[in-house]
Amino acid sequence: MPHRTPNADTIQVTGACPHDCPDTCSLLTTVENGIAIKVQGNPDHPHTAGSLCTKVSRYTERTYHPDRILQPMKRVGPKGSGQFESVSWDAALDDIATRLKAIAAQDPQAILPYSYAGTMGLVQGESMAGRFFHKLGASLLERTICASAGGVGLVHTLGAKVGMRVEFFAESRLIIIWGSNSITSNLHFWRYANEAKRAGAKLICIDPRKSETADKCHEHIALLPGTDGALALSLMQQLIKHDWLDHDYLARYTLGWEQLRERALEWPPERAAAVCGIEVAQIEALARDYGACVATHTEAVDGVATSSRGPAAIRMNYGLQRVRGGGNAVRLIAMLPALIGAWRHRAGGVLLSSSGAFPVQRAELERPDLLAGRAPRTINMATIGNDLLREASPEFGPKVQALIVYNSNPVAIAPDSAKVVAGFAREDLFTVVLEHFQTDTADYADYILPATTQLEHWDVHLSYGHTDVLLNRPAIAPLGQAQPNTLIFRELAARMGFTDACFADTDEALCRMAYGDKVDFNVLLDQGFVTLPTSDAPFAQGNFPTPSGKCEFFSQRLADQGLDGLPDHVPNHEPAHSSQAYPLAMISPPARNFLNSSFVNVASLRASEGEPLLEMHPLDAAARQIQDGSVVRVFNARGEHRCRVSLNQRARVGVVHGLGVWWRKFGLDGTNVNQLTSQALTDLGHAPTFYDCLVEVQAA
Ligand SMILES: Nc1nc2c(c(=O)[nH]1)N[C@H]1C(S)=C(S)[C@@H](COP(=O)(O)OP(=O)(O)OC[C@H]3O[C@@H](n4cnc5c(=O)[nH]c(N)nc54)[C@H](O)[C@@H]3O)O[C@H]1N2
Ligand SMILES: Nc1nc2c(c(=O)[nH]1)N[C@H]1C(S)=C(S)[C@@H](COP(=O)(O)OP(=O)(O)OC[C@H]3O[C@@H](n4cnc5c(=O)[nH]c(N)nc54)[C@H](O)[C@@H]3O)O[C@H]1N2
Ligand SMILES: [Mo]
Repeated sequence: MPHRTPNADTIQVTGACPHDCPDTCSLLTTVENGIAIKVQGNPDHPHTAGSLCTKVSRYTERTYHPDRILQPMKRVGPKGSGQFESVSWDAALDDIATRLKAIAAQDPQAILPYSYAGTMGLVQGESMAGRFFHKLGASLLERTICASAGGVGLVHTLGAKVGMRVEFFAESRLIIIWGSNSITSNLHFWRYANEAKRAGAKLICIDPRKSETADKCHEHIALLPGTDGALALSLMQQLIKHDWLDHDYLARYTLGWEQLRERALEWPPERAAAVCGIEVAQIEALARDYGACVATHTEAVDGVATSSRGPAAIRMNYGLQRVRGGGNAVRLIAMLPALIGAWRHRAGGVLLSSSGAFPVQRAELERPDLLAGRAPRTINMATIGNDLLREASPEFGPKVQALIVYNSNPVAIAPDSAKVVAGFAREDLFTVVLEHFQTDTADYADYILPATTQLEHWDVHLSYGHTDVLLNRPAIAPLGQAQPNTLIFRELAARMGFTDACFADTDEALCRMAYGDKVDFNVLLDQGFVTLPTSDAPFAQGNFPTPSGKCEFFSQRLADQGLDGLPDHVPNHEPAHSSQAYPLAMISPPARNFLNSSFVNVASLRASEGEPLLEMHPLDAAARQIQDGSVVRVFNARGEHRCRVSLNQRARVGVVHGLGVWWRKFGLDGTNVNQLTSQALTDLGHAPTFYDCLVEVQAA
């Protein structure tokens, strides 16, 4: 409910943070005379606990930004020049519908939607948009840009994107933070980890970068990028060698232990240490810590097993799966809790994503039935660089002639920018971008359509870091002529002549539809969030949502696809030390004050980040006569990016970090780190390999 406060003109409205982040915070927006004056964390929501990250606490600065696009804009200059003039909604929508009809009359698959999680809202995401593109028969988009390697890995191991409940990390005795800079990208998890730390838990961070989170952990293992699978296998080898195993759990609740055991025994610490670029002693110590948590009470009941040290929990994040072997690495790490029986306790196990716990009625929202038997081709968003440049062919189908982008900024965030830019620059490509701002992508649009922000529209959310459903109510009226994505697709549908009743659903109706009767909408209206009734220790007695009901070390489903049913270490496409020309491995993890490429244009946040930086170890710099703070050329066969270098101990020797994701137009030379990244894909899930990228660096 909008809460009345003593001043009659001031109300507080509950909402949900829409950003692509595991925390999905509950927001409280204070509105005075129709203007949002403050956005705070909702103190009544347990995970948010009244606090927001710096970015979202500046939400009003983003919403009322002088650069907001507030009317439809039509391109007037050459493609990519960023020159536009304002036009009326009717003129823009009529022209867009005419263009799309002409293309669809030939082959609707020449039209491609491109979207991701600019908003994670289920309604402003793929509800009305999904209906529109399904009815049209447009190409389908495979949404792989972030999490599909790890997601597929989890599904083939635990059975779904599920895991520990985040709040129980507070009770863990050992927390391994694996491939995650939680303080940057999962702040509200960090609160629970910190609680455990204060209660005496040991925290270990596994990350090539000495991140802000690594600074606060007791141990840091700075392995080379893309070597996590080798480390996990060696950890298993040590658990086996010392018999730090929960044999009862293995026998009852896992599948393929004998085969996995054999494979793990091929990985003594000496072998893994060489692959990972770390010390043998670090692997042995990690195994001792993890092995000390082996569950000893084999007859334990749901949630109350005890063990020698206490429960061990692993917080993985998607950082570790942006390499060729990302899917296999996630599988291996997700298996570890089963070896020591960590799942017997609610504070033990692993969490990568909780999104699979949400009973979202996707078919009702997105209406794939509107395809009416057609089976359009699928284009992978990770290879948009190549695919926009492909000619028509029997394998590919028609050349892409129209692109409709919403909730995403592909020119900045997709890999191999030179190709992406060349594709977007095609004069014969008709591009429509629904946006808040004139991003790098919007620069290439034929039309930019002004979209509302989370403060201006309805939505309903899931989370991939906790298990609460959140509702977002509009706090203010849309600014200028901005409209929700839903309304824009509704209007386009009408102009295309789509008369199905579903195109008339209101946003509030879509919010109700998202969970149907699975979630009490009145409670959502009343308090803004509802906690799902998931069990505390979901796998204490097996019950994995896999076909076998067990934790699948061996996956028959993968074997049936002609893949290895057992996980293995899969080396990078571009392993460290494998090239003389490009001897440095580059990763490009998130900057703390940005969210992917969102917020880069918010002046106060950009000021905190300064400018695009490359972190480098002083020894690597000395070998190249590079001075701290100087401008460097970072390059490989795909391209070159100039930025300033920061010499510090966050980087290990041989690895550099280009913190992302900057807008190209704010860079020194109009590029960002994705000028260097490749379109090669991961082992599972067809995902991009942003952190599997060799470069060389020179003083500019
Ligand atoms: N402030 C902020 N928060 C964010 C985001 C953001 O851009 N900014 N992005 C959001 C998004 S889209 C997502 S998907 C989530 C999760 O996004 P993630 O990308 O997982 O975010 P982080 O946890 O910050 O970063 C991952 C960590 O993995 C490390 N890493 C890189 N390569 C490897 C490797 O090969 N092995 C291991 N072990 N570690 C590696 C990086 O150094 C980094 O510290 O966070 C979300 N939260
Ligand atoms: N080098 C490198 N590249 C990366 C990554 C990396 O770590 N390194 N991370 C990758 C990851 S994990 C991800 S998830 C992707 C993220 O890539 P994207 O999903 O493209 O995310 P953003 O860059 O934040 O861009 C989202 C855009 O959506 C817009 N938007 C927000 N809300 C709405 C709305 O309601 N309506 C409309 N129409 N628009 C809206 C915002 O203004 C913003 O410009 O980037 C990937 N790219
Ligand atoms: Mo992501």
